[in-house]
Amino acid sequence: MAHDYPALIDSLSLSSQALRAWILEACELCQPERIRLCSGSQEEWDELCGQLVEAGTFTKLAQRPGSYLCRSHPSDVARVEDRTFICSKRPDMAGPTNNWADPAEMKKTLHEKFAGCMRGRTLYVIPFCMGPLDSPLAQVGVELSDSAYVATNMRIMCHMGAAPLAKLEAKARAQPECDDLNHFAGEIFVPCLHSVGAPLEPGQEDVPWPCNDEKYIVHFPLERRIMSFGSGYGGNALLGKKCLALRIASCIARDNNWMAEHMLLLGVEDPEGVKTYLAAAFPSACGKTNLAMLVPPEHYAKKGWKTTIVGDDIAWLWSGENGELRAINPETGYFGVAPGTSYETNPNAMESMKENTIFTNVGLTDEGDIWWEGMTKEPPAHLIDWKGQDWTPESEGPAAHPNARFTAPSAQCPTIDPDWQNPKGVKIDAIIFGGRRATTVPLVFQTFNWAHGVYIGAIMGSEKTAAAAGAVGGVRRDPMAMLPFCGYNMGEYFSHWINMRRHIRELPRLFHVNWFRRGEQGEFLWPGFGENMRVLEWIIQRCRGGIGGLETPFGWIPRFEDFNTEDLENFTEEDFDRCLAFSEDEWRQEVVSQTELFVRLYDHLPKELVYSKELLACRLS
Ligand code: SAT
Ligand code: MN
Repeated sequence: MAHDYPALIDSLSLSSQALRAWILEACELCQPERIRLCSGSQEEWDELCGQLVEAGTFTKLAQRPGSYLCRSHPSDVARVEDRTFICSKRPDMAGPTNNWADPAEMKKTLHEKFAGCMRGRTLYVIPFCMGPLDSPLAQVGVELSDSAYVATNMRIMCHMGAAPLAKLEAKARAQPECDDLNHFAGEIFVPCLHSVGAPLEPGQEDVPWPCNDEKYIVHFPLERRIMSFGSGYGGNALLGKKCLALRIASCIARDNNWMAEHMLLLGVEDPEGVKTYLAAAFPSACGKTNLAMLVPPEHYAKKGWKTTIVGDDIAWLWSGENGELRAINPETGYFGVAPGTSYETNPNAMESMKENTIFTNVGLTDEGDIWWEGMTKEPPAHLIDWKGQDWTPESEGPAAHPNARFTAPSAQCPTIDPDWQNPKGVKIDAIIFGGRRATTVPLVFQTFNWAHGVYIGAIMGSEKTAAAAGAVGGVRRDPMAMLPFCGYNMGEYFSHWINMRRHIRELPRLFHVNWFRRGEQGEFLWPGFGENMRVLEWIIQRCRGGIGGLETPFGWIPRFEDFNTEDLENFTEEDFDRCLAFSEDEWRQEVVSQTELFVRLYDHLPKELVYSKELLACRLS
């Protein structure tokens, strides 16, 4: 059946010619059955969730108001890095750590893939804004998607619907539209086209989670466009998150002297009421959400220490009016890993997901609630697992997929910071890099200066396997936790970090932490979780210039007498020494093993990093 797309689009009453032209082009290519403009209202959310229940995609959760369980296709459960492409003009612009593809050729390929891909489906027009609507850094996008799951998740994860659309239309009005409407579209918003890649032919019955075996997650940094095909899951499909707020934003940020980073934002208030904000980058599976939602130990709470969360995943940072570093969280929700999250490990996360939450690929209990590994000590005797099968503790696989997620509104976190939506952001005093290292790297150290700190951020990573006593395991480097999320050459990204020093007058201090150091028996040397507050206190004292430290070849470490161990049971000065110990031999191996990354990025590596590595080698010899 031929559709009168111009008439359908007219009925949406969009004032921007460019937006209409782009939607028309997408419709003619993808051939959707219906078009729906998302308003972001509660009624719309209820209606879409109802439709998803009917389709068998969602199950309403009896125990949590406004919440749903969703099961994805078992093959569509995580980001697909090998199918993620950066289509810059030349391969070296994407760099050796990204998959590059020629933009013209990729467009041709995608054109074929998208042709007719939305047949029988609804195309949702999802206007959205990453960042508080009136923030100077806010970025408006429009996602065209044939997935209602995407529309419902987007409403939690960012400003979505009428308000971002109004912002877009105001921007379009302020600029004279040019003849090339399609080109103009990219100037006023980030066009994001998404399809699950599963057209529905007449008479064909739909499945709960349509997707395609062939997936493409494609970024065009020059035009600031995103096209995603074949997956309905997380970062592959919610295009505002990793695709826009990190990969595309990293390019926009480089060109405009700000930074798009894979960082949590955390506020710490001392008993005097003085607040310090910290930004922190960790590789995956290092407890970023836990740190962002940290609960101070009793001893701290009693004295009046408080923590607040601004964000748990992404930070945009820029130089404020007085040359200080400011940050916003571009998101409005958490897309957190469920397994391992419990009232013990992260009570604030548990509180955040009591209502209005979408749970993807977790277990469903007989009482109509959710469950995953690590949520309670005792697993339920019976439940339905993430694949929809009966499950008991004796079953072979896990109840929840290891990458099962909760999508919860940020505002529901009990420790949400009062300034989390302040368009001016919060002032950042410290940036913390972290890794998962069984050996070599002490609990905490402060870097000597900005360039040295950038070098330490560049070499952060996790040990591939728990190292045997005495031996250093191979390290998977994940510079600034940005390896999968930088939209351009990683070497150039380091240069951008170095250059930012010239734009920030009040430089934050740069630190490195490692909660995962192990002893001879493989035991963790540091208790972690809430006790990490003690490390944060030392960091804050250092930022305020209140205390000294011990100089080592790689940075400043705390002295026992400056480090708060009050009420930390069974933790002696020897334990402290073991957490902070370092071996020059291990560090020499460390420096040698960094060479792999440096050689790989050599062409674009800033000299500051090369020299920082050399200086460290000198200090070790
Ligand atoms: O799926 S997401 O990219 O949003 C989450 C993650 O993998 O880090
Ligand atoms: Mn992340």
